[in-house]
Amino acid sequence: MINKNELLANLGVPAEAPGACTGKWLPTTGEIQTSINPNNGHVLAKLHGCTRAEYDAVVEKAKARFLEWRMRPAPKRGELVRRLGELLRHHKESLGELVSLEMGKIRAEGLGEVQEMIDVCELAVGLSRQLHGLTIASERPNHRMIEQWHPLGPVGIVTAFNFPIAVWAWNAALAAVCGDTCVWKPSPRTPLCSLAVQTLCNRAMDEHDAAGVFSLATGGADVGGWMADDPRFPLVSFTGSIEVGRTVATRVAQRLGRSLLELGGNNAIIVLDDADVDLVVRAVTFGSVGTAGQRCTTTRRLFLQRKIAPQVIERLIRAFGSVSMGDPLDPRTLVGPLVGPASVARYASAIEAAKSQGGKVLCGGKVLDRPGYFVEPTLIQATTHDAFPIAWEETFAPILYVFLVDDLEGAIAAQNAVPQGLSSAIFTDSVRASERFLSAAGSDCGIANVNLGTSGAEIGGAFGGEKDTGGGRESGSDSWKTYMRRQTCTINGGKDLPLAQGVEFV
Ligand code: UN1
Repeated sequence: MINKNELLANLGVPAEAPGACTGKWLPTTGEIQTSINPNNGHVLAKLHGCTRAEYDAVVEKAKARFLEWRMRPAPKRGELVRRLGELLRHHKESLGELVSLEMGKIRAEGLGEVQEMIDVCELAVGLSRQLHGLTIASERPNHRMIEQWHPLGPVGIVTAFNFPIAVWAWNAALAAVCGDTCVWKPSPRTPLCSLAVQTLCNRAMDEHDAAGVFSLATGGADVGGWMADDPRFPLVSFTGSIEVGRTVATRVAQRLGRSLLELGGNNAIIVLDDADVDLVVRAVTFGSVGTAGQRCTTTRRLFLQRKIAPQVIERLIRAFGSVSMGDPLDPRTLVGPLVGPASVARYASAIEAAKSQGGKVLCGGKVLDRPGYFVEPTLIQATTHDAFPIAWEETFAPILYVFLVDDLEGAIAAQNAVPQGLSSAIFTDSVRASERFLSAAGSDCGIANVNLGTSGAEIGGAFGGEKDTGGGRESGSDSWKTYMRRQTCTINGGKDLPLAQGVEFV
């Protein structure tokens, strides 16, 4: 039996750790956050979030550290992140199991989440020697232009329950090598995970004289709101619902700050008649029922070309019906619980809506009568996409809507019709079809895959999406630029003062 106290002890989390930390734990007396084990509904912990004054103390420390940190050579900053990566590697099992215990994803995925953090730390360490700008030809004699990148300032990071720690790492590891400090407001459902990560950060920061680079300010929506309004954060990174993201973006924009949004997904897979059915069935099953449907990248809509549809549907019914559900920490389990009772209610009401809109439940559809928040993976044969509004919404649950389509163009149009634009995929052996899908007239999502599913992206690419998904990009590629400020410099090495555009003046 995996025990919470043992996991926390393995990770070195101090008993009675409070809800704020800058390298030093700070007492918190704000609103209570209750951590609940989704496998059985038992309370794992209760923790006070921050009051406004406690939050301010954390932000002030992050601000003060920034003044020193921004001047540390980037490769030296990389050493802190390398150390954090080593500590994560060392504690992968305990931390992964804690994620599983508190959030409910299966152990393999909990460990995968920690692996994602290790990977992004390694990417960031490499980047710490690669934060390069451009040289630009000047129109003036003996002049040159360069573009350089400077640290931006303290970054506010607000994360969601479904990836309680990895998404923090995508932001924090990059921000740290870029010379920023960061303050993290984790989901109030997963405070224990954040205490564990902060404990590892504290060790790394202690060894590198870097207290205040990674700080924690737990709490609910009020703390997130303070961050959105707080001019001490030139950048606020927010992961969560479209509805809350809209408010965060508006509040940050009001003070002309920058926000990095990773909001909802409503991801589709298109399957053409020439697709490899074995790959399709595995990708769709993982994509729609993995993590109990609680990823932003979860597959929620399936567009099947008519000829291949019957065999794909038949095999999906079998696959959905045979996944083992249960305790996420049991190695035989493939699908764990939803995070809480409200998610179960949303699952049930989406199924009711689907039925009332003409959908037919092909398998699943029921809430399990057992402790914890378990629901059956559900496959619903839908009517036409336009006449099926429930499929235009993201329900964070293992429900997949299946549509029949005549051709690729119709499938692309339906896929793109929804407001969200995160991830997308096509299964086909046709180069022409996949090239069309990847063309400017194809998928409108931030992520577009060929012959693999919508979820499970690697950290090397930029992660994020368009439209209501928010437009942010995190993790790989050149996402680091969001965490820095660009400076265009023109340098005159001559004895004259020629003006740009040939303007003559005194
Ligand atoms: C999320 O659900 O917010 O691509 C992130 C994936 C993961 C990250 C998902 N690497 O599914």
